[in-house]
Amino acid sequence: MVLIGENLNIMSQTIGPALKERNPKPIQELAKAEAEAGVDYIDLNIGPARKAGDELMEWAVNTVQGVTDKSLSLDTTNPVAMEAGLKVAKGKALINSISLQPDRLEQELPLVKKYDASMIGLLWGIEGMPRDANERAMLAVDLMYKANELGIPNEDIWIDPILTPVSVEINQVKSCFEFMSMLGDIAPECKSTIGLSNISNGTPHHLRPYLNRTCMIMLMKYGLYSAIVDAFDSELVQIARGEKPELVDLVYRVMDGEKPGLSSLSEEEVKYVKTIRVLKGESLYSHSWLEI
Ligand code: THG
Repeated sequence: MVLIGENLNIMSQTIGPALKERNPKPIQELAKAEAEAGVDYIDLNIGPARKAGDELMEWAVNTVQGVTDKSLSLDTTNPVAMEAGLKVAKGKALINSISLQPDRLEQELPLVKKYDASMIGLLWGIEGMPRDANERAMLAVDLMYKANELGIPNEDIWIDPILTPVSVEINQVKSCFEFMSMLGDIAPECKSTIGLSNISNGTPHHLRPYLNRTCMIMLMKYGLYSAIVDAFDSELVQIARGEKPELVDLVYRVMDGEKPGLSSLSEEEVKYVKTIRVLKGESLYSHSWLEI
C-alpha cells in the first residue's frame, strides 16, 4: 500500500497559523516526523487559498522540500496555487484532487499533463455526491475518458470514491466498498486511493484508529492501492507494510463470513471483529460499538 500522510493541513491548530504567518518551523517539524513515520507521500493541504494562493503554495512546497525528499500530494481548490506548487515540486507530484465539476476540470486536467503529475480523480459529480456504486462507476469512466483525451494515462489516475463517516450513513460506506471491488474490472490500470480518516470523523478521538485500521484492511481486500492516512498511527502503518499478516487474515476471513468465537480471540482482535460488523452494516454504529 502506498501511504499519503494527511497531517500537514490548514485545519490543524499548529499548521494553519504557521502557513498564514509563513513560519517554517512547525511545518518542517511535522513533515520530517511524517517522513520518519514511514509514509510515501506527504499531503500538503493549504485549503482554498484565495488570497495569494500561488505564493503560499510555492512557499509551502519549498519549505517541506527543505527537510524531506518524499513525494508531495498537493491539495488546494485554487488552480493557480496548484500550478505554482507543481512548478517547484521535485519529482512526480500528485494533484489532490480533480473532480468532475466542469470549471475545475478544464483548468486542472491540463496541469496533470503539463507537469507530468499524477492525479487523484475524486468521484464528485456535477450533481454532487454519487448515490451508489453504479454512479461512482459512471463518474470514474467519465473522468478516465476526459483525462485520456488529454493524453493522461490511466496509471496516473488515482480514483477516490469518497469515503464518508460511518456515523453519518452506512449505505455510502457500503457503496464505497462495492465500488472498490468493481474498479479492477472497470479500469484495471487505474490506481485508487481513499481519505481513510473520513470514516471516523465524528467518532471519539481515542476510538478512531479502530475504524480507520479496520476500514483500511477491508479496502485492501478489494484491491485498494493507496490511502490518505494519519501518519502517526503506527499500527496502521505496520498493517499497510504487511507487518500484521495474522490480523489481516482474520479480517479477511470474517469478511468472507467466518464467525470466530469471541472467546477464542484476543481483546484486540475482538475490537476488529466488532468493527467489521459495523462497517459491513450488520450492526448499528454508536460511539459505544466496541462495548456492546
Ligand atoms: N480524499 C482526498 N483528499 C482528502 C480527503 C479525501 N483530503 C482531506 C481528507 N479527506 C483527508 N485528510 C484528513 C486530515 C485530517 C483529518 C481527517 C482527514 C482529521 N484530523 C483531526 C480532526 O479534524 O479532528 C485532527 C487534526 C489535527 O489537529 O491535526 O480528522 O477523502 N482525495
